Amino acid sequence: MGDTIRLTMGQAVVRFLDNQYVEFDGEVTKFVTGVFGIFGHGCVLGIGEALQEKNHGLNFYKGCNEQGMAHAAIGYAKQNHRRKIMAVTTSVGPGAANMVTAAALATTNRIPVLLLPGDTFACRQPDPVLQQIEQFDSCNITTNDAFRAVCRYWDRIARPEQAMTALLNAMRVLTSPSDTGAVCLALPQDVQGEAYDYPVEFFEKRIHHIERTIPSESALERAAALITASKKPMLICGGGVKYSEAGKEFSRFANTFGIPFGETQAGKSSVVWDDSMNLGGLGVTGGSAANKIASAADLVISVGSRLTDFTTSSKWLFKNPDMKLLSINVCDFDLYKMNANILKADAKLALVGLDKLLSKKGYHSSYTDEITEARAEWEHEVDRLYSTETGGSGGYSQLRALGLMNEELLNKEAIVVGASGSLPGDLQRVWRTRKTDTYHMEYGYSCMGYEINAAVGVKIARPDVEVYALVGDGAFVMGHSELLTALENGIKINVVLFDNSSFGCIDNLQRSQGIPQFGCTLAYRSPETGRLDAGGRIVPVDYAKIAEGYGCNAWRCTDSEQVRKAFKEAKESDKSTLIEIKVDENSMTGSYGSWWRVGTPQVSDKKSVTDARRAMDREIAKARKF
Ligand SMILES: Cc1ncc(C[n+]2csc(CCOP(=O)(O)OP(=O)(O)O)c2C)c(N)n1
Repeated sequence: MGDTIRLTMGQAVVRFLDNQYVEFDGEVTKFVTGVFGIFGHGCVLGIGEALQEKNHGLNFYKGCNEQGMAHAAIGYAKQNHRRKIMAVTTSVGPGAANMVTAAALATTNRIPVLLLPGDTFACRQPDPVLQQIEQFDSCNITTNDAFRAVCRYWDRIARPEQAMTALLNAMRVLTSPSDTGAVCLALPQDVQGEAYDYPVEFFEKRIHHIERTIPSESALERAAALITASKKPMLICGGGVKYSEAGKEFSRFANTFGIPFGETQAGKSSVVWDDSMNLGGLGVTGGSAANKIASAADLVISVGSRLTDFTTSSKWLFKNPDMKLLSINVCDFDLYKMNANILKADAKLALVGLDKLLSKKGYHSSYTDEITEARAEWEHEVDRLYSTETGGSGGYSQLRALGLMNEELLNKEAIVVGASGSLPGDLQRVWRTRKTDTYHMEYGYSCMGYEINAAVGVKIARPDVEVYALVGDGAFVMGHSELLTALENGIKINVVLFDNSSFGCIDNLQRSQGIPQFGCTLAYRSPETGRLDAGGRIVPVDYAKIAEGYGCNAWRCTDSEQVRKAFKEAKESDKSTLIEIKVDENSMTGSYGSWWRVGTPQVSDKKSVTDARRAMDREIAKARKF
């Protein structure tokens, strides 16, 4: 038996995390770099005491809301391509429950985050402890069981020595390119403070090797045969391209063989916008170029995509009856989607392998002018959207503001962060990425409240560039707690708040399906009808003043000149800023050759609704079934 060291479980967790490293392509980096936490009785004495010690290299950040700080940790890991992560610790009960949404977000988007919620007493002696639920049918169920549904790995450390297997399993999942997501280790508050003689070896520096999945020769041959048989193939640039750091190889592949590509939200900015094969956004929130080429493609080559409804237009987009799908992915679950032909491999290795085979065969796609024409037509449309000052109702256009930011006001290295509302759609369509890794969109869970909180994590990951969280008024109100954490820590982020006084995109969806405006506008309840119908007086909110109240520099803008001035001054600010832009509720982009399956009612008193349902059914009939 080797040497042992007597530590509390809390101290063991901290010591272990401090010694975890990853190696990717020969580069070794510290994996867990910090911990976000909100202390309560369920964690301040155990893990809190261990963090307070100065014998470790983990940066501690006090959060303001558990969901918010977990979003910051997720933003940090996503911007670091999953090679650096943060842990997040909370108390028992409400503190833990607040974090469940963030766990789901991380798992959906395949982003590693280590959640360390406190848990009620394992010994059960003082039960019920403050904030304990007490499930009548099992004393073994606590708030933390809610994490089981939304995490990739879940464990409860009921004895201090269990921490060893739990932590190793946590690392297995957190460092996996295919199976990563949220990991929850529930830490009962008594066990956190209990001591055990841990083997010293357990805390030695451990390097987890993140391996690229190597494609088999036969799988490469099969894939190459599919491509050579194709005249009009199209690539999908998914998040896997980003995490594989395969942007260069992806672009080279596309250009060598004349295969155009559409971008997903997660893949966008792996390759810059003006790459000659880049058709821009694909699917529901895509543009005309990618959607047009997709509808005729005879082979769709998905690289690292989850093939969500937004990417495939609810399986409706690819209309060529002879279309075949080739899926390149490291994740078996994704590979089996849509009856794809499978190439299980890391994106970079797959593209390099295919490049060799296709070059040998002298392959080139059969497109003539379609790609340049589709691109030119789409860029013309983006220019039009960028230069139109007003929206459908005569107010300042959201797209004009985005255009100014994109073309004139932001440095090309600046990172934009978003997640929900109309902005992800607008950004996927019109945002021209001039540098790689400058587009950070959470559109797997599309969680309102991610934007600002995640931007704090993004800025910790990239202190050298300006970070802009783009957020609607609804999402701002939903969650921006870590703006205060940013101020507290001297982390500068810029919030750009587009105020249309409504849940704009949902209001749009409602109206598009024949339902009159209802419950989506930030308006006073009508004194006449007692309802939240259309036409109510807008509730005026001064968001800039709210931000100033926290200590930010803030501006309110209603036109391009004010927007220009605000961004210029915000750049010069050394503390976090908020730029509130009043925008026309009808100034977001529409649809460009796409469709989205939604749950329109089959029966209704309103003909407009049943008509919309009939139209929906006509399109459902055209969509693939699996
Ligand atoms: C946490 C969460 N709750 C609800 C939703 C559903 N939802 C999607 S977008 C949206 C409205 C967003 O409004 P706002 O942030 O003002 O953006 P806008 O659409 O007006 O641009 C809602 C309620 C969501 N995505 N996330």
